[in-house]
Amino acid sequence: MVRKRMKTALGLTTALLAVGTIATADEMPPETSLSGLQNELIGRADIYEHGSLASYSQAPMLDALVDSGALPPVEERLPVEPIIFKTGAMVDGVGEYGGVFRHVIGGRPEGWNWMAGQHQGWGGINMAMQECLVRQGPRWQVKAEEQTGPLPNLAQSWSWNDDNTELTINLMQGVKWSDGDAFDVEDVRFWYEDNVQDENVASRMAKDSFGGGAAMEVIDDYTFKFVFSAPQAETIVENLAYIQGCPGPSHVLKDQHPAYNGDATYDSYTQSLPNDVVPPVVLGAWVPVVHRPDELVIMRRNPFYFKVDEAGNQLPYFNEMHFRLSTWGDRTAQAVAGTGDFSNMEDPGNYVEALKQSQDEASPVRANFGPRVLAWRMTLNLDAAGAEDDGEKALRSLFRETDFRLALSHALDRDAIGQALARGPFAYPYVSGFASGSPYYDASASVYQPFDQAKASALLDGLGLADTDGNGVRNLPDGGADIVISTQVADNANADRKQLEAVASQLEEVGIRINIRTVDQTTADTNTTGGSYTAIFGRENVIMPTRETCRSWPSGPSCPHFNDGGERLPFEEELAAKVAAFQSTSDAAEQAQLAREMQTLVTENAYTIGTVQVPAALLVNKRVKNAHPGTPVFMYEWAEDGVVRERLWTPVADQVDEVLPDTIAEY
Ligand code: BQZ
Repeated sequence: MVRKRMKTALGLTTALLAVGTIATADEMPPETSLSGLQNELIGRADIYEHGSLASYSQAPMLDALVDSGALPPVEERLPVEPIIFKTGAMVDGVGEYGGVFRHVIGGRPEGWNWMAGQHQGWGGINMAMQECLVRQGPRWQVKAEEQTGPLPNLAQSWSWNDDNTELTINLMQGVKWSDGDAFDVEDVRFWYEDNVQDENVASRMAKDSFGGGAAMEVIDDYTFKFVFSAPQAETIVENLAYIQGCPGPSHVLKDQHPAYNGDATYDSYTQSLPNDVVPPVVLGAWVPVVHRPDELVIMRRNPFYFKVDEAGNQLPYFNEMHFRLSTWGDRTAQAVAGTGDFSNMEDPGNYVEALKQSQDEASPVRANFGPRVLAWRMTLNLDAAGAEDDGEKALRSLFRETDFRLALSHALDRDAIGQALARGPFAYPYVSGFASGSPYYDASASVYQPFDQAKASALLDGLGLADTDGNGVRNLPDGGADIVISTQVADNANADRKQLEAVASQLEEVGIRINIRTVDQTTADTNTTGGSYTAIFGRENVIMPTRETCRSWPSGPSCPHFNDGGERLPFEEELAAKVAAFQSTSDAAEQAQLAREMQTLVTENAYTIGTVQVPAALLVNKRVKNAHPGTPVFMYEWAEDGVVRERLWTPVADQVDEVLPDTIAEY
């Protein structure tokens, strides 16, 4: 059957080629937004500011611990100038202490050493433990004229020298880790010099990707500067937000690092904070104190957390946070059922049902759709030189042919994929680069490859990829092996798997075979950011070019991950220059133009092979207060950061009982 269809396609193709076709850049089809988010935008300082108050108070559960001397008084646990959350931006005002915030996630804690690239299960658990130099999530609410860069966090302020080659950063003074140890410049130095700039550590910021490889100079315990070889701008500071700019506890980790311990290896360093040893030392609002594998993580408030409300109440309000270790689909199911408090609706397969249920007045949650920020793509490994064997090298060399990637893109019927994913108006085609919900997306700068099997076959014919052994699968040139692309997909993401099956079926029709390899999410994550693979299919949030930059852009010598150290393709050099220029300007118009040029380059070259993109909706239980209804699932960061969980609260009468009342992580 396939053979007949393909011969027909081949025949038709030859005819077309004889006539000659004028290449015109196809435009994206028209898009209908489903976003219903209304949010009044406010100033940066209306959200929070660093400062000191006349007095502070703490969660009542800590009083006995302070009275017994087990904990220092709150004034000694807070920094000189805590972060003060403004009441005006808290839709339900100053909160009440106590109770449990219940997450359900599909990931599993890999380990607590986030500096070595380990994740803690995603779904908000990473961000509950880690605090970063600057913060992006709450920026969704900042009005355009104040979108001047990231919000301060551990980095309280920063300034540039005259020619923007030096960035001096002033850290908050007096912040303490959850074990009482002081947070200071040594934690930042260790993060940057011994993790980011040590290529043996799989840090979330790739070596030499921060401003082309800035040098860090310590000035005093709370001041340091980055020195760049070329002028930079405010935009570069966004790279110091989650997930890239989050220092770990140097007083715990240095002894495990090969640079300070001759008996340590980089592998033993990465594994030095195993997920079965609690509590890890953190700066975040909650500390993991129980980890029952495949079942539950329980976190308790961090008594040293460095943030307060305007009444001087130390945050967070919730004493306890749960992460039920389930599936991503169950996260939405439990949010809709009311047994979970939070979900990013991201599996379009359950959108209609979840929407129907959440429209009911009695529903424990309300679904508000935002813009399309969830996009799926097939990423081909372009690092031919890095291939382990000749067969892989030949495949990756083929991936480096733009016509091959364009052929795959034209072979996709994205409308059919979208409807297979979820019947209805949700899905919209995605090729590469920014999702349409990104502030940097411009449809007119995107080149589309519409579904066109004839064109796909013509491109493949043009590369000499004939089916020389007549088995329905094209062969590599000169009678080479069948073209079979082993493609990894995570085993716990329905939407990923369902789409890859559709992609495999559609590519088979033009003689390209996909061999689906299902792997667990951690393996998929590890391989995406630095492992060995031929191709990977998964969801990618390409919204901000300064967030997880190396996953999509040539922002450093080993970026993007899918051309990790491989020779750059001709358009990649041009793209890399534009990415660097984007990172080194603060001029919004210039950024927008560079983003358009980046978008054109990645779509006309099918840098990645996108399928569809969908909107997402945030579900937060109605009993949880201060969850702003306009919070997007993703804008500058995921909603777990954007909803600002440290200022969420539930009235005492509605609180869920704590499992470990009156306890904190021992330290
Ligand atoms: C949101 C997010 C918070 C990672 C992860 C997961 C990893 C990727 C991505 C999302 C999960 C949830 O996304 O799906 O809704 O809660 O955690 O971190 O997909 O596999 O590597 O980039 O953020």
